[in-house]
Amino acid sequence: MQNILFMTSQVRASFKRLKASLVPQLDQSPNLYERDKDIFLTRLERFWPDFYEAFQRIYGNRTDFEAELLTVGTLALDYFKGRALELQNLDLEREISRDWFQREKLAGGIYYVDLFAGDLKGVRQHLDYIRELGLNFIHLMPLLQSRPGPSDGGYAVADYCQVNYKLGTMTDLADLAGELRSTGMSLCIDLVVNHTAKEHEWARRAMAGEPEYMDYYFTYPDRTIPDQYEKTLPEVFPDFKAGNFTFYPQMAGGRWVWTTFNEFQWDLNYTNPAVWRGMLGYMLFLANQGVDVLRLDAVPFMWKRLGTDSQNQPEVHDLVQAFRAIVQVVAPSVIFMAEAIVPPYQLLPYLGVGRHTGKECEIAYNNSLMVLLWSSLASRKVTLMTHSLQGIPPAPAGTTWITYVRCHDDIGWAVTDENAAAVGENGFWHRRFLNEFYSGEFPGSFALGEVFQFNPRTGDGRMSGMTAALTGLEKAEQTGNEPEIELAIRRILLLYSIIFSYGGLPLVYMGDEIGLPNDRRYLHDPLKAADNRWLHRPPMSWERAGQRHDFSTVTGRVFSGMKSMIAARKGLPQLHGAGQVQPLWTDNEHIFAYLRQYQGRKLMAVCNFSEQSHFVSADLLWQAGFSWPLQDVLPPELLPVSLVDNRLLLQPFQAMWLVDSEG
Ligand code: OTU
Repeated sequence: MQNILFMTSQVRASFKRLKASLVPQLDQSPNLYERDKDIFLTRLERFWPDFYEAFQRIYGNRTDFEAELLTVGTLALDYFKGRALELQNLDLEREISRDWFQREKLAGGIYYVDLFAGDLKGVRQHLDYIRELGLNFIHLMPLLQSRPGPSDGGYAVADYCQVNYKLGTMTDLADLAGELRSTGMSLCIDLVVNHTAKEHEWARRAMAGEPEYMDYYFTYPDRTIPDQYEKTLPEVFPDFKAGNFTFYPQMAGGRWVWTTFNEFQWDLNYTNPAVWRGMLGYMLFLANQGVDVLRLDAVPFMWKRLGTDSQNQPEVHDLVQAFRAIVQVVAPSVIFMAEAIVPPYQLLPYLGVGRHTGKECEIAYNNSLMVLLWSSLASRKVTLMTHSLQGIPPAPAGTTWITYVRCHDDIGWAVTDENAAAVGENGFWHRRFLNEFYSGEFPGSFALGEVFQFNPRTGDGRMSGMTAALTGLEKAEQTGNEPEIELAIRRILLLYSIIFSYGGLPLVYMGDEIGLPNDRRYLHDPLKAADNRWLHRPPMSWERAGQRHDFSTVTGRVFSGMKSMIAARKGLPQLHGAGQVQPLWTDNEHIFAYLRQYQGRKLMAVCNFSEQSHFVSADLLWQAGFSWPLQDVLPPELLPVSLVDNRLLLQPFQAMWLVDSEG
């Protein structure tokens, strides 16, 4: 073990103290082999500086800091001892194959357990369906025990060590993870790190006035401090409640509790190391059930600072770095997905930049790409998208994006005024146009979405609706308009072709593969009616899915289109997540192009965002070093490409994945 040679004296001293206290515990562990002890200590030595430095910046001034370090080390050892052999083998495999989540062979899907298959056992029964599409990674929406009553779709967790009883048991979850593992699939679940339900044990004890637990949350006897914070805090869900604090008269003589989201979601106080340690325990517990990816929900909100919006504070990155260091010691096959829907310059740090390089989350949502796809589809112009994407730095080495078209949340129109102005648009009016277009108000719009959380004060609104509703498929199917249906299917496949090839791990949103429309039944459920995000959380229609092999049906056309693109992606090493992506200007404002490169192989994607056929100059290929002849490897074409006067002809909403004989 040589890492110790490179530690600063302070870190080395703390590591030595920790080791001295852990070695006897290791020696007394009957089910650990000598080799296991070496592995644990080698990893601990490797990651201790990452942990120590981050942890010290947050908690270093506390008198109990040294004791905290020992407690964390012991906690890590306890979970290491409890790690199943199969998972230890996977740890080893992924320590060797660090790029496992960047591979072009990976493609994923997002599912609500209950809506997709009733419960976890049902999910196991439907894995064939997921595999048929070619997916080998599944993100299951919140499935831990949530509070009774409204739970924000499960994002108000009352017990992190239990599965929601309606969905099954922790054993069911471990069994599902095991089955996925044995077939080369991976499992991602949500870990809500920013808040707990007010029914969580910590919150119940805080509510009962126990000082130890009151320190797990931010509570105030009057409005003095909340009012100071409110001056600079935005409201995430202005329709659900005003402000970021909720008054609980029954709590210790009446207290205001910090509740960024809903009144029943209490923000955790990470200035208290017991909170950090408690959350770490949940992470390691879930890792030992066989979960591969933890989606850190609402991670930007984890640290509060007066005079700011209390998002993306530097301390958040220390908290995450400290989490990751310990997870790497216990369960290095597990990675973090950052759920940070924030502008690119604030998002990149979640993948680790500066002193955090290589020390934070491995994957993060490419929210900008998602928003710009929808923006281009509405305007039929790719100028704003090309300009904006060119301004996004590449994902740091060893990390990659999650690319997606839709997810369970609303679409917030994250188009900056600066980027809009740079291409001659007005940001405010463009965002307003997008709301009008996708809610169907704009003349000629094909969309059937609904505005979410319109804020009259700022004029800001977000969008709800399924892909099928936002691309015009739902409307066209209602009227049985075949040409419109055809265009809408092409729009869906166009957007998905981009997320399958732009770079990163693509996630298909449940139901998109069969063009499921909006679901208005939520309006009859009092627990859901106020939240129109349920519009795009429909139960799976197995009836509709049953038509997927009939190519004369809409379902069959969407499903087979998506399936063949996923299969094509897996055969293209150019699409490995460690490769580069370069959005390029073309000579046609309707045609988006990007170059993908990895290990000397190239692929050029060209995408027509209009319902008319368009030409684009092939010069962009020659300038990027492509040579004749070219082939389009995006199904269903798979054809040699012909040029007309050095121009490529693209049909309405057609995309091409072009390679030359070298690719
Ligand atoms: C997340 O989203 C979840 O995805 C939502 O479904 C939850 O309601 C929410 O957290 C609370 O748990 O504001 O509009 O930058 O954008 O955390 C969705 C991150 C949200 C936030 C994000 C949040």
